[in-house]
Amino acid sequence: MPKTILITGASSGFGEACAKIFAKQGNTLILVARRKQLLDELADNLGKQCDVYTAQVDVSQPASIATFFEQLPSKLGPIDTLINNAGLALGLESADKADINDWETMINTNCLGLVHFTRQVLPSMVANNLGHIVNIGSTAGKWPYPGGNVYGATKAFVQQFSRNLRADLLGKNIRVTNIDPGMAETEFSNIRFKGNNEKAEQVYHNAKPLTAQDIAETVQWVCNRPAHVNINSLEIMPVCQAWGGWEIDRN
Ligand code: NDP
Ligand code: 8X3
Repeated sequence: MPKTILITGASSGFGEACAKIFAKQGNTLILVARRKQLLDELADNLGKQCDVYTAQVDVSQPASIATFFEQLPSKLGPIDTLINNAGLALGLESADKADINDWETMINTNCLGLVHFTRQVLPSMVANNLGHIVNIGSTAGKWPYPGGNVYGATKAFVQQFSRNLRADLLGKNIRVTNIDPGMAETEFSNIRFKGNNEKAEQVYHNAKPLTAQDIAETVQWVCNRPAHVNINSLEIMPVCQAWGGWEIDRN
């Protein structure tokens, strides 16, 4: 049955790929991001398959999220599925050199934005006793790496928030899923390295990373499980990625 699906960060990468895949099923899509023009171009392309509503929202700004929900046309109906995908990494410097403003932006986008969207949709999901929240975490939230400092910590927050939501929602037909992708080629590294394409390309050099389509197919699979099945958490890496061993400084 078609659903109303709200996707944050739908202007590129995973969010855009999710919009395309869910449009094929004839769902009603609500797409948000800061780059409204990209959302509208996407909506033009998907408009033949399904109803699409777009809005410019800065998820790092609670006031922007509140305005969005106030202005959301009621005819779109209750939100059945929230895909909390908007997020970013900024910088790869060690903690003593990292820009504190980058840290704040990551916390405000990846954590604050995600909890505000969740808090906004939950009352109607609880009232309808139906819903699904899919949070996009990261392998960086489970496995440390140099320079991952605050980015990884924001994604660890996403993972534990997802688990705690399940605890709060026990007894309701509301599903919560945390998905932790590893290296995937999207705009992610261009954003992390602030437009330095050379550095961004190095991340994927001679490797075969995940694609946005890989993640969108996973999100779709999770959402299409029977209603009594909750996928709590999924970790996905490309075959070319794995963990290093412990590092020991012997000096
Ligand atoms: P992209 O940079 O391609 O997409 C990020 C999306 O988030 C864009 O649509 C962007 O839209 C949106 N976004 C960022 N900041 C804001 C904001 N303040 N307000 C609204 N929207 C915002 O990267 P990915 O698709 O790769 O990333 C999607 C999610 O997946 C992120 O949470 C990321 O941390 C996570 N992830 C990515 C991995 C990777 O290797 N690519 C691996 C693991 C997790 P706009 O700029 O228009 O606002
Ligand atoms: C993105 C994956 O390893 O670049 O979340 O942090 S990583």
